[in-house]
Amino acid sequence: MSEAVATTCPYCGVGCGVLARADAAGTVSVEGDPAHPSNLGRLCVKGAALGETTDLHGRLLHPQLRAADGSFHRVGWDAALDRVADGFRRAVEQHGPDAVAFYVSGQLLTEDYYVVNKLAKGYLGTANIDTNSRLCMSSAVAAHKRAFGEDLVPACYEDLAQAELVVLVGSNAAWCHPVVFQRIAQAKAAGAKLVVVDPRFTATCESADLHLPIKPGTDVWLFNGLLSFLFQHGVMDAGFVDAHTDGLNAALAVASAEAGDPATVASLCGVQLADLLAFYRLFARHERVVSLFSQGVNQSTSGTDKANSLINCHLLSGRIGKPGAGPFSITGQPNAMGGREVGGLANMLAAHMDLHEPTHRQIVQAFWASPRIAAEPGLKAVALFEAVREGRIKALWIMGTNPVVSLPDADRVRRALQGCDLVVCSDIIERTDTSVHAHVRLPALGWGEKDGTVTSSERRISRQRRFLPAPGEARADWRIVCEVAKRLGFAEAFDYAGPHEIFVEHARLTAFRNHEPGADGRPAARRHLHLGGLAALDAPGYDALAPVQWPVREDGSGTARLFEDGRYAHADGRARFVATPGRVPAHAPDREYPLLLNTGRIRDQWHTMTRTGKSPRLAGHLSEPFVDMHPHDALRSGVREGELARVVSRWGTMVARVRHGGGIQAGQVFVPIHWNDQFASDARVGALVSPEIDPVSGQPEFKHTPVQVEPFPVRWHGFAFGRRQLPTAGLSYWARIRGEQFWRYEIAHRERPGDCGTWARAWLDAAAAAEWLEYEDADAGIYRAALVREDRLEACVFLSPRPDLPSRQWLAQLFGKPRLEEGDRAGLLAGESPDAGGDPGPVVCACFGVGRNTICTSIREKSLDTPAGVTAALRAGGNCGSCIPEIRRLIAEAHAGSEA
Ligand SMILES: Nc1nc2c(c(=O)[nH]1)N[C@H]1C(S)=C(S)[C@@H](COP(=O)(O)OP(=O)(O)OC[C@H]3O[C@@H](n4cnc5c(=O)[nH]c(N)nc54)[C@H](O)[C@@H]3O)O[C@H]1N2
Ligand SMILES: Nc1nc2c(c(=O)[nH]1)N[C@H]1C(S)=C(S)[C@@H](COP(=O)(O)OP(=O)(O)OC[C@H]3O[C@@H](n4cnc5c(=O)[nH]c(N)nc54)[C@H](O)[C@@H]3O)O[C@H]1N2
Ligand code: SF4
Ligand SMILES: [Mo]
Repeated sequence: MSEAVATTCPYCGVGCGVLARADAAGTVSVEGDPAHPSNLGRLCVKGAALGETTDLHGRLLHPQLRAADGSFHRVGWDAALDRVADGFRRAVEQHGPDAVAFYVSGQLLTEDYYVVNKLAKGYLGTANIDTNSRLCMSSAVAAHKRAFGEDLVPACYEDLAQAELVVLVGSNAAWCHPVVFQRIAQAKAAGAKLVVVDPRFTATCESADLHLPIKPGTDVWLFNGLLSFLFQHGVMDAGFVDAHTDGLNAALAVASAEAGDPATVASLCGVQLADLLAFYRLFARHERVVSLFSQGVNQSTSGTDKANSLINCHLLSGRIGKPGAGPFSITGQPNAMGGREVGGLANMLAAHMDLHEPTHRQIVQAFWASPRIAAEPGLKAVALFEAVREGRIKALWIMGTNPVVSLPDADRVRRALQGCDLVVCSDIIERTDTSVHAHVRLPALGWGEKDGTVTSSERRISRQRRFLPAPGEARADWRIVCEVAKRLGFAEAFDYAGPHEIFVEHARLTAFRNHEPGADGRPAARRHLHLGGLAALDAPGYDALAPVQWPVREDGSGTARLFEDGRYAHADGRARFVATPGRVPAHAPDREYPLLLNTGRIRDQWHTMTRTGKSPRLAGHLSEPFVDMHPHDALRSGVREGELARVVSRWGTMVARVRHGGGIQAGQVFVPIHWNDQFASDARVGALVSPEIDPVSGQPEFKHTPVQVEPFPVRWHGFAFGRRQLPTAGLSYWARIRGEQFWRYEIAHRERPGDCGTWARAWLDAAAAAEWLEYEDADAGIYRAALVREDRLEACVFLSPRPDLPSRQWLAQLFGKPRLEEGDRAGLLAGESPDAGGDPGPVVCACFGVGRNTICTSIREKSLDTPAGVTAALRAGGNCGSCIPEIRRLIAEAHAGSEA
């Protein structure tokens, strides 16, 4: 094993430090970095499984061009880069700079992001560069700018430890920001209260003192009501409001007109009055309140207003800029914050400057000494793809994001790409739902292979460091961009020796003419984002850079909390209350589409699964696309738990398995965002999502689409395991799941094969030499077969007219056995362990691979009544802690069962 390299996790915005090692064979092991202030050694299960995702299976290792017949062939870098540069040059020459566009990602490193933004805005002269952060953080960005004058996150993680009350709004932190959630759990153990505002009862709610299951989309009323309540009850920091804010009266007038009375608010939000008042009183009573918000706030047609209505309450009570207090927008992606620093959004310039500010444009252009600077804000994500579809954009370069899965109205996005003259895709994976439509595929270096920086939710800049060799011909994203820039004639401005030089240029720009008075003498160019203390870093200093929170002072020290001096970034130094009238979401359910579709994340997958989909450990928890719904709605829709259903909206359709128990209220359904054409037959939920956007931020309303659920009729269900991948063509339904030494397929089909044996042998590619075990009950319609080669299980398939198939967990274990024993053979066709208790059940604790049956048995037999007891007995829950809410529920269920 090599020396451990200290780097940063490439998943969520918590920004955990990771110590990573690779051995000579490329096997990677990781552990949490105890010295990193974001996580102090902890990792969640996704971080802990990083070593299972760095293999080269499915990687894009060479540039590729698409031929007329849709096939891809390998080309050299020069040919690929020339094709990109020629295409972009031609489009600009013939149609002007706004005929080209970039769609980039909060998963790029700051250095990658900086150069592509510089190329678009300063050299090509277009602001048509937007990013998946538009889908993620843009409402928070817009709210920060309205309230504070700049996109600034006031609080830090340490504030969670010091808070007396933590309010989570539209955040399933137990699953999505697990290591931050552990801090909240610690604060709770020390006496803090936790309130969760979410229409669903999520894993996060398991730990809450109070859950407010508000009607989707009604957050603005909830916080307008809180503002009125605080004002009416004298919970106002008048000194702070007078000295440091502006606009209270207008905000209060709107709030009290529509939400001045808690009973009205309770009915608008669909919650019990007593619960609402309990929340308002908790907020009123505690000085140290952190309100952490995420996609339940941002991804809404009133996302910006939701965030401002919440910030208003912190401003009124003066609970901001103090230890343990503040509104806290938690970032989704590892570098959502870094992308915002370098101005990756279509309406921003670099270093927190604004495109619409002439002084800012002049500062940035002067610093870059660039030939031009984009004069108008560019197209935001949804509009950008619409412009592609309409043919206004002729050349599009997509980097580090998978829009055919993740944008709303995703089938329309796919059609847009199909009609575009030139689509360039930089990715680490060869085949994604997006890259199949590219004309040029460019292989990027991935996590562990590349070097640079990311910024976490609390403004902490951390290094991602390389510990693996570059595979194939893959290159760093920044380098690819610079190569194209050179071919476009901008060699001098894009001549960087490495990420260090780019980072220093970015740091210098943050300090350049900062705090300078504008034309009217007011500090028009004052920005809080200031990395002056990092502007003189040399290469070794950059390599050794310790995690630091911006603003970074000249002596290199960082800043944990903003606004402690009460000075905001508006020209007059004051924060703004924003009047936020409540607004209903764009589309309401109706007779045709009676249910409301909410979409989001599950614990163990990351976005479109290109990386987490490789990990057997992460596949165990929830392994198929599903639609979570209330039993009454299932009944009404004619579907049953465990069966397949089609979910239909005005925009598109998908197929998923019906599930209960996800804490969903009647009238709503929840579908995870992760599955796509690479992992399932028809499970891109983006195809269904309405493309409606927030009018201020342009962020789509991902959590509020009317849908209908209907049966997906099939004649048989089945599953199969294979040591090799199996073909899926012709199956009505399939989902592919990565296992320890196999691929698993869940399948279903409209027609039963005439002769199951012939069909199964062909599908599993059973060679004559192998041993073929078979069982058929033709009357019951049950068929099972297994292929054994040299005493090792090679593949097996189970078919039934019903989805009541045997346990996959026990069968999966057989793939780990070098030789099948007699008992295994007997059990194989029964699909059951011959000895009772041999089936661990579905995975609950992914870190230690502990299944539900094992946990339930232990709870029963050892009379365990706390998660800590389960951890002591089985280790389950003892590592990342993400499964503790589930263990708690199993304990509660066991006890409820024994009382009954
Ligand atoms: N495991 C995992 N973790 C991740 C990711 C991942 O893919 N997988 N992705 C990362 C990224 S990029 C992001 S942006 C974050 C997202 O992190 P979160 O925002 O926590 O995750 P989501 O599941 O998108 O949505 C959060 C919650 O909003 C609720 N919600 C829906 N509508 C409303 C509403 O009207 N009001 C309120 N108050 N709540 C509502 C949903 O029910 C859901 O539980 O997660 C990050 N972490
Ligand atoms: N319905 C619905 N849709 C949503 C959301 C929702 O809640 N509901 N959430 C939205 C949000 S918040 C987000 S953040 C988006 C995320 O959606 P996407 O950004 O589309 O999802 P990812 O799978 O993270 O895509 C990242 C891509 O970059 C590739 N990649 C990984 N590392 C590198 C690298 O170093 N360089 C390059 N060039 N490529 C790399 C990966 O293989 C992958 O193809 O989804 C959005 N879409
Ligand atoms: S909480 Fe998990 S996914 Fe997020 S940065 Fe930490 S280890 Fe990575
Ligand atoms: Mo996100």
